[in-house]
Parts: sequence; C-alpha cells; structure tokens
Amino acid sequence: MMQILVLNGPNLNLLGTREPEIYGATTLADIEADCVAHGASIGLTVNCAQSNCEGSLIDHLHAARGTMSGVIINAGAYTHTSVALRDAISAIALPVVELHLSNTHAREAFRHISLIAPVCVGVIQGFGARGYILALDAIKGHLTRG
Ligand code: CA2
Repeated sequence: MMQILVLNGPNLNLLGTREPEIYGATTLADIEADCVAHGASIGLTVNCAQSNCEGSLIDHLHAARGTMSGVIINAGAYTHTSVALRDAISAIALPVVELHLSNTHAREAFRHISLIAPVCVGVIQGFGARGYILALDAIKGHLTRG
C-alpha cells in the first residue's frame, strides 16, 4: 500500500480542548484515527506525526523522502511565516497537500498569505476535520490518476 504522512504543526495537539468555534471539537487523536481508518479503506497506509517545532517538522519532511508517496500537512501558523518549511517541501520532491481546518481567507489578513502553497500540489481548507479525509482522497487521486 502507498504510505502517506499526515503531519500537523504547532498547537494542533490542543485540538478539541480550546477554541472549538474556530477549530471544532474533534481531538487530534480522533482525526489521526479517522485518517488511518479512511486511508486503509482507500488503499493508503497513513502515518501521523505532530510537532510544535519548526525543525522537527522539517525533519519529518526529510524522513518522508524515500519512505512516503505523499504528505498532507497542516503547518499551522508556520504556513504564514516559514521559508524553511517551504524549502523543505520543495526539496523532498513529493506531492504535498496543504490543509487547514479553518478558511484562512475569512480570518485575519496575516493568515491570507501561505508561503507553502506555491510548492504544494493543492490546498484544502475551511472544512474542519473533514478536510483531512478530503485531503486523503485528493492525494490518492493525484498519485493514481495524476
Ligand atoms: O485552520 C488551520 O488549520 C490553521 O492551520 C490553524 C493554525 C493557524 O495558525 C492557521 O492560521 C490556520 C492554528 C492552530 C491552533 O490550534 C489550536 C487548536 C486548539 C486550540 C487552540 C489552538
């Protein structure tokens, strides 16, 4: 089965505990379990990781090269700030789907810019936890049909 990394960035370990009006009531553990189950149902082995550290996220991306077929990343606030994360996504030469729970364009202006979007194959945002399932379907389609 194709291996997919679902990588979550800073503060997403707090999902389901605070700000449910923005990010929903589902915990990260629930999202990861749903990703593993949905992935298996569509022929993907899903590997999950989360870090609050920019360097660790980059290490996870580097480790994905040669082991994973693709990556789904919610880079959290690093989306809007991290040239290093963007360079890592470019460097690994894997299909990467950018994902956000919220519609960042409906929020503060500083969230309207994504430094990583230009080096990702696509972006899914605004659909809450369901977005991870949509992203798995999207990356499966990208890997199998182009
Ligand atoms: O909408 C998204 O998924 C974001 O990536 C979430 C980030 C935010 O900085 C991005 O602009 C959009 C923030 C994640 C914070 O997660 C929390 C979860 C629960 C409670 C507090 C924060």
